[in-house]
Amino acid sequence: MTYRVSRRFFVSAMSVLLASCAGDGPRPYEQYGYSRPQMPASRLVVQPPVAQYPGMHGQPPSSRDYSSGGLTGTYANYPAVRGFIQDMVRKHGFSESYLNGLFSRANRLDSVIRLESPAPSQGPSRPGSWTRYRNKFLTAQHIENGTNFWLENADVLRRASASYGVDPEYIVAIIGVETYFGRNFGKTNIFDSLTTLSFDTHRRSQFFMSELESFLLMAREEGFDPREPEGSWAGAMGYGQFMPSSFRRLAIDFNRDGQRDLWHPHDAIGSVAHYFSKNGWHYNGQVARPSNGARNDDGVIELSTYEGNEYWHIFPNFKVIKRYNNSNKYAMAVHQLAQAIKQRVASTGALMHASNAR
Ligand SMILES: [Ca+2]
Repeated sequence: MTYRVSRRFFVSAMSVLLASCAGDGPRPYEQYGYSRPQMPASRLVVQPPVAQYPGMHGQPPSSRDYSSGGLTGTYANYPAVRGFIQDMVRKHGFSESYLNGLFSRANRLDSVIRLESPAPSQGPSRPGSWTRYRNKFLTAQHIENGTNFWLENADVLRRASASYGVDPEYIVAIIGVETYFGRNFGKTNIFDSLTTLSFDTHRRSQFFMSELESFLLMAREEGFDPREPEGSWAGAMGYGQFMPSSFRRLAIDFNRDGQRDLWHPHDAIGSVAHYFSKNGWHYNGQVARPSNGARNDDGVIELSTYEGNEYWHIFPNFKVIKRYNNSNKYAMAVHQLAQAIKQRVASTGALMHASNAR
């Protein structure tokens, strides 16, 4: 039921957004100066999703044989797991025997516990942390793959940009930094990772328990088996690495095939744009520009390079990127990758000829 309500909500929200863009004025992307380059028709064929939504054609989870009279397995003696199951039964009407069976199959992941444990302090941070971070994402391969991702999904990016008022290069760059344009979704079982983080770690266990709750609701609403999805060790999924709570609030069925599928690039593009829009993105607004180093200014950040610190004026859009990941280095990497890919797309013919020649 909840699923139907939320689906209806998103469909009607989409209709409003699309309708509001149907006026005579220029669409946001048309102010952009971006024109699609000439390229062979085969380059325009949209690739099938790298991975289909887990269980999208499978049995609904309620029919999976997970029912069990009691909790067994690794978590049999965890009172907190029993309490969580009781809460899910009371708050959301889950079947207790279904959850008993599901959690009886949960695996504790030691690798996840290690990753969540704070690293021992290494004293003052070494200079160059921004340079090292930047070098991971501002590579020639990232720029070329980002350009190809843009061109392969140009129509969908244009529609998402127009619908949500978000500059396309930032949608592309987020997907690049998060998953290298869908090449790295993560291989950790999400149910196991969220269970481990909720009941075997302490630092952020409340947050992860809330995400586990969202994840089980998401599985029920979307009709997949919660044992199936894989993603990051911390529970993030798909091209845009959405956490389950973000998925439930902000994911969009942007290709309108009836499934919100973050493993499909088109739904991911719409969902990332929707996320930015909901967090206050200003279309064509400034993000950051170099500063001469007024350190006491709230609007200036410093980033450490081997040659000393860089200072940057930041604008509200920079903070919108940080809502995705609360790190100055992350937001600056997204910004610079976005600008680099945009430049390359704008100059493209050469790139496409070079690609085709190989
Ligand atoms: Ca879809």
